[in-house]
Amino acid sequence: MAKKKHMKDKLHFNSATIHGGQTPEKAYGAVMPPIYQTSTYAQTTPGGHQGFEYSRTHNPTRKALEKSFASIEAGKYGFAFGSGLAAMDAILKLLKPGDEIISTDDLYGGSYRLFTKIFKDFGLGFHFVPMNNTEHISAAINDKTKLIWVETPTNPMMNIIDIKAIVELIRGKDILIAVDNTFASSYIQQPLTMGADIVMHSATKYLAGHSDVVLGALVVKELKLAERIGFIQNASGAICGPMDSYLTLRGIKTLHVRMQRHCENAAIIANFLNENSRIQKVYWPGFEFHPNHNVAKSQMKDFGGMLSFITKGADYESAIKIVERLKLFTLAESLGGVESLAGHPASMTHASIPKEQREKSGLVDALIRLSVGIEDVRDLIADLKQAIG
Ligand code: P1T
Repeated sequence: MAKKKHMKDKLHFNSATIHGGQTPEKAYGAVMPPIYQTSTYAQTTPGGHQGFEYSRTHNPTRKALEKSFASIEAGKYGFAFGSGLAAMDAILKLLKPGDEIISTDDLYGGSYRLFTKIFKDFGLGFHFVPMNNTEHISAAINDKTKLIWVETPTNPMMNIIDIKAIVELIRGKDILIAVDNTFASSYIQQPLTMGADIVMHSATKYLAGHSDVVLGALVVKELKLAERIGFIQNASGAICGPMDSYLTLRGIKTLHVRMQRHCENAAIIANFLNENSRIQKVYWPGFEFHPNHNVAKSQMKDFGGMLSFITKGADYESAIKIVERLKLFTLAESLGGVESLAGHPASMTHASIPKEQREKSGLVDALIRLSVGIEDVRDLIADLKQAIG
C-alpha cells in the first residue's frame, strides 16, 4: 500500500490527471468518489467525527477534487471554489487596505471588474501595466506592493508573460505572484514550478472541459499560505457543491487528451486565418512573428486552443456579421469546452472594461475570439470559410 502511494506522488502529468491524489473509496471500493450530497456529518459526541463536520469546511467529493488540482499543478494544497472569480476573491482577501496589486493590463473583463468595482472600494490599489517588459512592473513596484497578478496567455489578446522573469524581479521581496492559468491549463504550463506562489483557474474552462459547470481553483505549495487560504475559503464560504466537484474531477481525467486536440486544431485554424486574404491579423502565440513567441516556446508545452483575429480594415460590422453567420462555432461567452465557441469580447466578456482602456491593449471592437474545440477540424474550417466569405 505504501509503495502504491509513493508511486502516486511521482506520476507524469498524463497519469496525474487520472490518478493524482485519488484512492478508491473505502466503503465499497468505488473507483470514482461518490457525490457526497450532504451538508453535515453525524458526530458521536461533540467533536467526535471522522474528519468532516460541515460541508462548507470540508466535503469528501470536493476534497478529492482539491487533491487532483494540487497534483496537476505540481503543488501541495488545492482549493475549490464556486467560480473562478470566487477563487480570485479569496486571493484578494489575503491583502489589507492600503496594499497594492500590479496586474497585467490585458485580462478577463470580470477580473478587471472585481479589482476596480469591488476591491478598490475596500482600499486596495491597482496598477494595470503591460507585462511583456518587466521594466513596466519595476516602475510600478513600491513598498505597498503585495501582489503581482499575471494572466498568461492573456484574455483575449494572447500576450504571453514571462513568469520566471517576474519571479526573478521580485525575489527576496515580500510580494506574492499569482498566475491565472485558465487559458493555458495545467497541461500546457505549471506556474508553481516556475516559482509562482499561487496558481488560479477558472476550472469552468479547460479543467472541467464540457461547458457544464462553473467552478474555480487555487493551488499553492507553502503551508502558511495554504492555511490562510483554507481559513478564507471556510470563513467567506464561496465553495462549490459536491455535484460540480464530481463533474470537474471527471473532466480533469481527460484533460491531457483534450488539450492535445485543442492545440492541434487551433494551430491549423490559426494558419488558415493567417493565410486568408480577408483577415488582417491573427493573435496566436504559436506564430514565429508573435512578439512573445520565444517566451511561449520556453514556458509552454504547446500553444493552446485559444486565438483572436480581426478582419481587414478592422471593421466592426463585418466582425458582427461573421460571428452571426457561424454555425458550428456557437456564439457564446466562456471557453475551453469540447465544442468550439466564438465570442465578441468588446460587447461580451470584456464589456466591463472601459473602451479607452480596452483599446490601449489592442482590444478593438472588431476583434473576434475563438475557443477552438475538439471537433473534426475540417468542419471547423468549412464553417469559418462560409462565415468569413
Ligand atoms: O467565470 P468564472 O469561472 O468565474 O472565471 C472567471 C475567469 C477568470 N479568469 C479568466 C482568464 C477567465 O477567462 C474567466 C472567465 N472567462 C470567461 C467567461 C470568458 O468567456 O472569457
